[in-house]
Amino acid sequence: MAARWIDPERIESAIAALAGHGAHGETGVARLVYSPEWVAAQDQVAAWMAEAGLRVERDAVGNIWAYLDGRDREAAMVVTGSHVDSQNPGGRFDGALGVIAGIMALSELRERFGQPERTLAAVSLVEEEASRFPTANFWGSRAIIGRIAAEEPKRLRGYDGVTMAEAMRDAGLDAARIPEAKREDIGTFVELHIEQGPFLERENFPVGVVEAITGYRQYLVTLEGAANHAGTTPMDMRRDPMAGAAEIIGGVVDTAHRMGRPCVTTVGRVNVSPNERAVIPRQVAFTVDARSPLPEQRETLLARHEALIQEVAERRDLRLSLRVDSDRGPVRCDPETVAVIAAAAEAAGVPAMTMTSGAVHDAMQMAEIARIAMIFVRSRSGISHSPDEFTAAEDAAAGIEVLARALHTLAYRP
Ligand code: HGY
Ligand code: MN
Ligand code: MN
Repeated sequence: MAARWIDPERIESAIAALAGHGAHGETGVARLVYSPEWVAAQDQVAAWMAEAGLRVERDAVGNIWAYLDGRDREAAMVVTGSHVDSQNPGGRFDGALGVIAGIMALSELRERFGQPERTLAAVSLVEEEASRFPTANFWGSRAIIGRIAAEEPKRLRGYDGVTMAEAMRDAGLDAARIPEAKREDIGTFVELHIEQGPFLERENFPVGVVEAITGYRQYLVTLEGAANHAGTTPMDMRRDPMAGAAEIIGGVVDTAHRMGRPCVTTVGRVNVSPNERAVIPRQVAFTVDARSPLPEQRETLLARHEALIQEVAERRDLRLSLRVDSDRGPVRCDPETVAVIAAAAEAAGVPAMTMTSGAVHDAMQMAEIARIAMIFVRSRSGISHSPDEFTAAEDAAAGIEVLARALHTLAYRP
């Protein structure tokens, strides 16, 4: 096999350098949007972009753009990139690999082929994970498509008590200017990302070509009952939100399990108040994250979850607040761009399988304004959203070469 376009060792050292900003333990990263670590990571990214000979620009929300200007300035751009924030804590590769991949692919294309016909851009998006602000999801890509509501920056409050507007100010940005980040010049968006699941490893492929991205809905369920003494209150005289939460949590997880693949439901965050051994809690709040790439299955799953939540709250005489924090139907990738990626994999001699993404991605937002597609790279043991996340540099190099070859097809042909 011919050598890869990108040296795996370079990828490894870039991943390690970026992971130094917000390092969490040996292999984890906690890099929350607009934090000092995040600012340092974006500065590092901007420096790499400039070193690669690209024209660098920061937009009003904090996304960083690197351009390889095309001959035809009227033509819509071909863009690649991903997000630079992480889960709290997450791993080194989620988002970061796609940002590094974009810069390396454009740098390689510039050296091999010079100026493209259409402008190519690599973007480092500010935020995807909602790990600092519960409903911020896709902050950077939403700004690009013009889907951040005017009042959101002041309304959104992070787990640390800081509003989005304040966090942006801390990072040197003015939330009032977010509308300036909106763009209408993107024709195609290709995101490279780690798979974050077990399928490529199980099927023995280094790379995946994504055909569709799952749909999801995220709820915050708040159940309120009556706080009381754990020893003196008979079981039949309680309004116990913990008992209700337990029933709902068990129920929604079981529903997804019984409905079978590909639907999934997760309860990942629970807040109990008060949180005491000898007190029946007054309030229990928890998240429900439910997903399926099949539109009908997603609707059935959500309807069952909502019916169960209502029924349990009513039967147990609990006050219910059911808030939808994020909601998006499944998104299909653009078939022509998918075919370009599949052909690029073949040309690179990279075995690739077509697949569906169970994770949500910035590409879903970009689908509102552009043709989208995604390239996945194998994850070790399918682990992600964890410091144990790992992708071999050789697999990353294969994925980045596929990306670069696909971008070449999309941006250099007249
Ligand atoms: O939750 C997701 O799928 C994304 O990785 N944040
Ligand atoms: Mn991601
Ligand atoms: Mn993620």
